[in-house]
Amino acid sequence: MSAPLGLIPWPTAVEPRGGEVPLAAVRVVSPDPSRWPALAAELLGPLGVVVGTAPCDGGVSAVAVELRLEASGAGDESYTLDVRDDGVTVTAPGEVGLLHGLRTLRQLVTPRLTAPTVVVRDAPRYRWRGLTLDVARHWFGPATLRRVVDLAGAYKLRLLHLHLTDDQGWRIAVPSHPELTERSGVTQVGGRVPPGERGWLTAAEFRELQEYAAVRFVEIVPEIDVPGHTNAATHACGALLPDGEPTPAYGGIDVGFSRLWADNPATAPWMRDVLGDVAAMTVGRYVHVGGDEALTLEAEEYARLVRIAVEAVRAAGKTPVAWQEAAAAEVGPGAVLQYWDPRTDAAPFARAAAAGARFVVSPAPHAYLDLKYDAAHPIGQDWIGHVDLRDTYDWEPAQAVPGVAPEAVEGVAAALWTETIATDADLFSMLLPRLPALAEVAWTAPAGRDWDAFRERIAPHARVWDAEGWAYHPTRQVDWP
Ligand code: TNX
Repeated sequence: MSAPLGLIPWPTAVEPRGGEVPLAAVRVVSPDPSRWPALAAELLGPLGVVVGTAPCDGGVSAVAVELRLEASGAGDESYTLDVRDDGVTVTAPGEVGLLHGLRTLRQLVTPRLTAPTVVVRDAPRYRWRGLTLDVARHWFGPATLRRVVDLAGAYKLRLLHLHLTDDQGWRIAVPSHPELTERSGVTQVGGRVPPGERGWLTAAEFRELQEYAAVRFVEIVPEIDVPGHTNAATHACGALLPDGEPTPAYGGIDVGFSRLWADNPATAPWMRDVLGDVAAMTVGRYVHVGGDEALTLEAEEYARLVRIAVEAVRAAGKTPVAWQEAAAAEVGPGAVLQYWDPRTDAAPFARAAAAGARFVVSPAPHAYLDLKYDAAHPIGQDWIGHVDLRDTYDWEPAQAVPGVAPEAVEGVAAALWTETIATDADLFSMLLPRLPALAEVAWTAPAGRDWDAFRERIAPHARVWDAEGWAYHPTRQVDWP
């Protein structure tokens, strides 16, 4: 083969058949004709998808793409994609595998609307393949969030974690406390959200976003950040503070100054109401309670507050997720800790893992997509250095958390904080090309990963990003077309 197939994430096994099949028109043959043809048409982008349900519908020139559900010993996300001269078959034990197979097919399509004939067998290394997105520092509304779901899904990510609250703003309706969005929905870094924007998701918008994501097998994980990063809450609810006086709105980008008070009688009921409401609005399994950078809290009070939050999430039937700091608070078996800061004492991580916690790894030097690509990059932070494409690619998640065994690692998440990111173009140019690199770290076993191959495979993706209107940063580490 002359050029490598531009597949990202790289599959478990790829066996080229040496031919090429025209795919200008395809006919999707599926187990659920009410849903798959339309979804396939969207996923397959430039291919003309003829909506038909039987192998002979749609005219002679349309190549059949047959989706087949078939039990197998492999995991629920596994699939086999067989591209032959006479048609395409995707076989999987579940719908999510069929979707992964279609996404792989999409990446095989050449600009001439053909695909190389090939057999791809595939299954992911990790279950939790995610993106954390901060919509609190700068607000990004439902239309942008749907585009982010599309991008994440295209690279086979399964979880979109929305950081919905922080010092600068509160981005989700909470039925028991409407003042949160009434007072803190419109604020953000630098002042207020742009004119014409509401600044927060209504309950209906949150539900619709989850539905949009669920069709694409992406699960939304909402985060309500406590007991630090709480200025938007205390701006809206003065009762959360000892003196009862609401704090002023905060439009800067410092961290660590805000907090809740464990002995304040309003605090625990407020946390239970808010987390209970958000859990009730959440379709997915997880609710993230933050727990990061509560720098003005003593250890004992911090731990009490985190445990109230974690228990409220469990009482609502969800699995709690928290940033790594919560390891010191005894979050209990099954809780998920998101590792991010390698500069800290590792002893609590080993103790938490021994007590049954799971780890999702987002080490800042590799997974923080708000960090500048290089010193010259016009937006982004640099508190722990720069993160160019190769930094996001060349690292090993199983070894990421000191003192934690590989078996306790549940997966990998990229994170995009938005202190310096205010527009869709800024947002996408921080995600691209780095998010696909992290998607491959999360999906592909170490034996299948190779930087030199990756930098060649990713170059042609720029054409698709252009077609989708997704801005990207043309890092010099890749020879772009
Ligand atoms: C640390 S990461 C934070 C965020 C900032 C980020 C900036 C984490 C759990 N807390 O509040 O936005 O650094 O890179």
